[in-house]
Amino acid sequence: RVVRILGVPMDLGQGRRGVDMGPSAVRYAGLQARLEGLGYQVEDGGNIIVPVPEEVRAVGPGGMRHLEAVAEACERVFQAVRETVADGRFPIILGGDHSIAMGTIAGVIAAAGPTGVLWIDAHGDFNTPETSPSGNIHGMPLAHLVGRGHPRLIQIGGPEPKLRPEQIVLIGVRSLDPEERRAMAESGMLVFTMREIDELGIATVVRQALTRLKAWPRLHVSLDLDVLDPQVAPGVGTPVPGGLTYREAHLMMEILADSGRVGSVDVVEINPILDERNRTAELAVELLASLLGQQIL
Ligand code: DIR
Ligand code: MN
Ligand code: MN
Ligand code: MN
Repeated sequence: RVVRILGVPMDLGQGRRGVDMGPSAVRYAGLQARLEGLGYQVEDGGNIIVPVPEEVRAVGPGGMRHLEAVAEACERVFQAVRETVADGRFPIILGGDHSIAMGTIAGVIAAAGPTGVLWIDAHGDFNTPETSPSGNIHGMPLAHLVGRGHPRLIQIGGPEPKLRPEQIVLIGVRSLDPEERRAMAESGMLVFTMREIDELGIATVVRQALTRLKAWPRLHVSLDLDVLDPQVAPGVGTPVPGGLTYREAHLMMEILADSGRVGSVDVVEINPILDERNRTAELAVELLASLLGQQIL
């Protein structure tokens, strides 16, 4: 199989600066060589063009930070991912903040048809402009993907909603805003919070997620590195205590690899400014290797 790496150096979707350096950090951590070592042919499609915050007006309509610039960048991400999947490549999209997933998932679905989504994140990313306390679009991508929120973002890659709640499973959630929490409970999405991971174990959680998504032979993994505990992944945009351990994260990737169903992945929210000697990007490379089939034996 052929893998294509795409970088999206965007930090317009959040308040704290630095996740725009994620693609460089992950490339510098040796992603290409690591995947070639697993027997993949690896192409690097370079970076999508994204403006820096200094170039664009800070707040869009309704207090949404950088709305138009985020929407335009996501349209470019949509085109590049659609083309990558249509070319038969396995896309690895390096963020950037999590708003890029509005483009990546729309692109995958445009090229490959219905796809189940595993949203692996400390947060729900299910705010709308009305419920968001921050105005940061990286807290809203999942809501827009199911058709809730601002039309400009719902319509990235076409007018229709991209996902139905039944085709989404969240794993690792532990930080929700009050109204986001209510909307999520009513949404029909399957949510495995940290409590379920603690009680059931990550292997059972991942297997139940795969079963829930059995109607979708093709899966997209949207991996926000803040799902990991800040002790193992300190270099993320919005760290939250009580996250996955190193081994839980690997085991999740190993079980997903065994399923043979994962066709694309986002790796988002790495913030090298807050990191310790690039260890979070190095961890991301290791997790991607596990997701792409690296085994211990
Ligand atoms: C918060 C933080 N729920 C917000 N969201 C984050 O601003 O909407 N998402 N960090 O990744
Ligand atoms: Mn996220
Ligand atoms: Mn997050
Ligand atoms: Mn985020």
